[in-house]
Amino acid sequence: MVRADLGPDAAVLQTREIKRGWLNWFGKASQIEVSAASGLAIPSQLQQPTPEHLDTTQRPLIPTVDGHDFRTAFRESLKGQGCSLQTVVEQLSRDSVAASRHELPESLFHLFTDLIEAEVSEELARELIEHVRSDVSNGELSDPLLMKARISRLIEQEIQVTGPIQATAGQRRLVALVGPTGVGKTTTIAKLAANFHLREHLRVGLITVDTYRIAAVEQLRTYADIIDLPMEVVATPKEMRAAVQRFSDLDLILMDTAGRSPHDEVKIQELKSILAEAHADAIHLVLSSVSSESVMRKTAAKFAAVGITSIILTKLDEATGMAALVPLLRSCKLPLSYVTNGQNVPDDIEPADSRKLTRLVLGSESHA
Ligand SMILES: Nc1nc2c(ncn2[C@@H]2O[C@H](COP(=O)(O)OP(=O)(O)O)[C@@H](O)[C@H]2O)c(=O)[nH]1
Ligand SMILES: [Mg+2]
Repeated sequence: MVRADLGPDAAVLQTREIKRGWLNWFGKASQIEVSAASGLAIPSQLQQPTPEHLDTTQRPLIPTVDGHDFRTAFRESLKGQGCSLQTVVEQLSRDSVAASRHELPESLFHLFTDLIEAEVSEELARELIEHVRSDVSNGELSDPLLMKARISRLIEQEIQVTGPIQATAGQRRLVALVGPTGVGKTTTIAKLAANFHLREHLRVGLITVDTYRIAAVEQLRTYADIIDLPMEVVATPKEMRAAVQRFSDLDLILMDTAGRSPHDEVKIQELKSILAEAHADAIHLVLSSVSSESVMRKTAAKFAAVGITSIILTKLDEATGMAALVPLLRSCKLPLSYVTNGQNVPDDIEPADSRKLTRLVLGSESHA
């Protein structure tokens, strides 16, 4: 089929199986991705093989060109050729990178290109590959599945999760959600409230500290009415104290907050003093997975002042990749509590699962 499409000199570079379905993790539906190319004319820009007498430990693990890695070096060559990085790397690994092949076993080289393809940063990809290489025996290096499993385990260990909110009848728990406007706080509160009230039959109350926009208060009130839950609107620490008092016999109080601009220090402090009055058991920072890594990091840094205990990642259904997750979690050192993957209340939410998220990070799982 490839030759029919691309002509007689076409070559299959790689095939791999892609499992589909965010909710259907163990689903049977799968697709085969075939990387193929014809007539690739990429000049060899790689450095000469390192002379044998040099200490092998000093050689670069990943091929470099003038001190830059191949990705930078070939970005230019890629332009206008309409071929993927994967294709180029595969081609390189065939002919001109014989030198690096001596150093990096094929299984790891393929894994490295897979990581880059999944948009894992070069830095992290290198780190993972180095870690795995330093950790396995020569025999194991020839087993690509084993190498892949090791990489997965390394990533999995970085994704700490809390499990679902521990709410039980008779033990009042107060959980607040904070975060920028539009990330999905109110929708997530509605999902949590509906699940705990309608499915677990707990007595749930809602408090909103959203005093900015009347529409935002109304949005939560609509959910409160539909799910049939009591709701309080508070604007000051004093009102917060009174509201929490009135809800003292409930099992779970979920608190929605106005989207505070993370650039507004005063608003963050205001939020902090209102939340302090509530004595929340947990404060979840809600981040949209559609945001860039740097936006997520900055947001987490700003909201750290209010005393965040975990992160909820929303809109996984709209995200194109989750490569930013590991750097984000490393920088803010917080566990994940929930992920949400759609607009449907109450279904599109689940407790964060490190294995599933690892598959998203590695790009071996689609969530569309
Ligand atoms: N695709 C998608 N949209 C979501 C998700 N969660 C929330 N939204 C949408 O994001 C928009 C903003 O949500 P909202 O709860 O009002 O955000 P808030 O300002 O943080 O309270 C709404 O249109 C929601 O339906 C999700 O998991 N996936
Ligand atoms: Mg809201």
